[in-house]
Amino acid sequence: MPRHLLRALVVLQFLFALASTSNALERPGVEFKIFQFPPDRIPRIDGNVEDWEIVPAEYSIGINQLADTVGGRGTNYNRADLDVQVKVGWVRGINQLYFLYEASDDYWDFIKPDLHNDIFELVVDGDLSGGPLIKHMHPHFKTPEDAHTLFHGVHAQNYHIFTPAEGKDWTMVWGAQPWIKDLPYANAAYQYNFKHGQSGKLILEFWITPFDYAPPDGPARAVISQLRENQLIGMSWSILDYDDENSKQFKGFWNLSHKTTMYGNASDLCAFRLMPLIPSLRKPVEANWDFQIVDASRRVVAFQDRSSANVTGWRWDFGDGESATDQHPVHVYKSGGEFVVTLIVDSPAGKQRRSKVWDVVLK
Ligand SMILES: [Ca+2]
Ligand SMILES: [Ca+2]
Ligand SMILES: [Ca+2]
Repeated sequence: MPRHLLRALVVLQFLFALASTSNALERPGVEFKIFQFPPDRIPRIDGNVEDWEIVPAEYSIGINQLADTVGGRGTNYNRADLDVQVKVGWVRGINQLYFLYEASDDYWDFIKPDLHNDIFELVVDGDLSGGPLIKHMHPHFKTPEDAHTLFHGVHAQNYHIFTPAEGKDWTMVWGAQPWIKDLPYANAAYQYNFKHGQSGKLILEFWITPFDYAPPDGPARAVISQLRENQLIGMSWSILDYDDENSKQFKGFWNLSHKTTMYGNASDLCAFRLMPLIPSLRKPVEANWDFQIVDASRRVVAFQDRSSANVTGWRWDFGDGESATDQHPVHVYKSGGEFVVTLIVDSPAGKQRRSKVWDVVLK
């Protein structure tokens, strides 16, 4: 290969590497996957794992991905001391993140009413805002108390989830917005049969709602993060393994980001991608569409095709006797009315129809 071509290729590879990694986050080049559940397979929060059997193994994140950055053991994990596996899911159209946390511990420590408890700590940044999220790391406030209600957990959230939680709330939301841990913003269920101080396996199933803006005064002014297919979000977790109720400190701080400050800085989180449906769960073809009334007085309506992939042809019936074969037509209605609009799509798998009755209504 001529040298100038080779050089161009190297530059291209470099640019591609830049484009495909998320430089702002920890573990650049590493991307974790969030499994998309179809709407008829949304996990039921009951502590049973069957809903998650459709999730391929490549979505599972084990202890081999974690590093103990406080206890000093690095990536030298010992499955007899602690073993964990996490799966994350989402459903297109619902701004919630679902989790299955399965953990084995040689000593489940959960008798105390305070923070001394085995903990699954989760940090979520739904819009990749990045930067500090806890009051202690605020760049301008000298006294953390000032930053509590204005800042702490407002643009990214930190959950200290108690594993298990007996005689206490399932999680501490570290910030000024404890209302986000209850329905309709979160829900959790456990399954385990050990007592405090014993070993055993715990299953925790839960979902949370990520917020771009989660203020202290409740949901009225809150902004929920919009989850979109193929989008990246920032996320990390750490397991605070307490193995002795008389010890002041946890024994391990096993975290996914490999940087301890992931607990308070959203730029230290990892990249997670909201994946499309896996092929085996996709319908061969599904017709769907959307519309927007561009100008109500002139009765101009823009239609958008939202059909699944592999469509080769479109036929629109606008419900007024007119039709079109564009993918995204704009139609001007001559008179008002309540219209039945139909889209028929062609694909190698056959034809599919989607009508909407009286969604398009014009004066
Ligand atoms: Ca379940
Ligand atoms: Ca342990
Ligand atoms: Ca423990």
